[in-house]
Amino acid sequence: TDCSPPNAVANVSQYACQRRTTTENHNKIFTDVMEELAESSEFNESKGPCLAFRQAASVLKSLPSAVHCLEAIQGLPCLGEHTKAVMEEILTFGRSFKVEEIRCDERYQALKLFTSVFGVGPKTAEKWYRRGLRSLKEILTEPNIQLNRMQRAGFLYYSDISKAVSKAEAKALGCIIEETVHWIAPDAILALTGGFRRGKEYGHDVDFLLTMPEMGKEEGLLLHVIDRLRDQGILLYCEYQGSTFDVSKLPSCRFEDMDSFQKCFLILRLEQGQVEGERGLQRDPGDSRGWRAVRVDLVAPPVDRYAFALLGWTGSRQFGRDLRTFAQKERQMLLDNHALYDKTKKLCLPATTEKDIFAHLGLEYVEPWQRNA
Ligand code: DCP
Ligand code: MG
Repeated sequence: TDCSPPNAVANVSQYACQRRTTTENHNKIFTDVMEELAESSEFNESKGPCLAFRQAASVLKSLPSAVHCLEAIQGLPCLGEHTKAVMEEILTFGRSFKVEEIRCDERYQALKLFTSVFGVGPKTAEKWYRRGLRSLKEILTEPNIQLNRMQRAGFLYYSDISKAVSKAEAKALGCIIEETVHWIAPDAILALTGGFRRGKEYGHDVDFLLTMPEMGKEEGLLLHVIDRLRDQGILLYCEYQGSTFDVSKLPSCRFEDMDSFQKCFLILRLEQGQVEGERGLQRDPGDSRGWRAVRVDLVAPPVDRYAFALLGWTGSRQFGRDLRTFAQKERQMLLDNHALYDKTKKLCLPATTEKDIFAHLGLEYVEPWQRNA
C-alpha cells in the first residue's frame, strides 16, 4: 500500500467548518471505534478525552481515502497520542482491544442501553445503574422507579423508535408535515433539517424548522400544527416547549445549551402504505400492524432568526461545535442558534440565509451535505 501522505493532508483544517465532509466515510473502521470511546468517556464525565475522540473521528471522516498506515496521518490536526495508539492497534490487529474491553464493561452496557430510551439522559441512566438495575425489564418492574411522561412514551414505543428511520420514511413524514402546516398557513416556511438535510440515509429522528414570513405570525403556528396532527389521529406523543427567546439576552455563549425557540418533540404514527417503496409490499408476517412510530422534532423560530436556527439544526453536532469555536477563537464573534455577535463591533450581524452567516465569519460556504463532520 502507498503510505505517502495525500497532498490534501497538509491543508486539513482543525475546524470542521473549514472541511467538507460528505456521508461517504472511508475511515469507518477507525471512526466507529473512536465514537464508542468518546461515548464511554462521556459516561465517565471525561469531557476532554470525549471531545478529543470526537474531533479525531471528525477529521478522519473528512479524508478523501482510507488510511492504511500511520505515516499517512502525519500532519493531520486533532489526532493525539491516544488516538494514534488506537489507530495503530486497528492497523496492526484489525481491532481495538481497548474498545473491546469497554464493550464488555457492565456499566458501559447498562448506560448505553438506558440512554437509548427516549427521555433518558446520562444522569438518569447513572442513577438507575447505581441502584443495581441492568436491563430495561428491571426498570419497568422495579416498583420504586418513577418514570416521567416522556420516558413512559420512550418505553411504550421503544422497539419502533430505537429502529433507524429511513430516508423514504423521512420523506413520507415531510409530506404529512407539509400538508398539515400549509393547510393551516399556506405561506408558512418549512424546511427539513438534521441528518436528512445533510443527505444521510438513516437517522434517529426527523427534524423540521418552520416559520412565517411575517414576524410574530409564527407564534401560534406550532400549537395549531400539533392540534391538527392530533385530529388526524397520528399524534402518539407530544412534548411542547414554549419560546423563552429573548432578544435582549442576545448574544449567548452557552454553547451546548438547548436553544430557546418554540419547539415540540413528537412521536408520530407513520402508515407503511404512505412510505415510497413500501406501498403494496408484502409485509413481514411478524410486523402485520402496518405502521410504525417515529420521533419528529419541530422548531419554530421567528423569521429573523431562521438562518441561525437552520444552520444550528442542520448540524452535524461537531460541525456546529466547530463553527462556534471558530467564530470565537478566530473572529472574536459569538455564534449560537439565535444570532451572531461581533464582539469587536459590539453588534449582532443580521442574516437571512446560511450563506450570510458563513460570509460574516469569513468562511467559504459549506453545503449541507458537506457538513457530516
Ligand atoms: N441541535 C441543536 N440544538 C439542539 C438539538 C440539536 O442545534 N437543542 C442540532 C445538532 C444536530 C441537529 O440539531 O446536528 C439535529 O439533532 P439530532 O439529534 O436529530 O441529530 P442529527 O439529525 O444530526 O442525527 P440523527 O440522524 O441521529 O437524528
Ligand atoms: Mg435528527
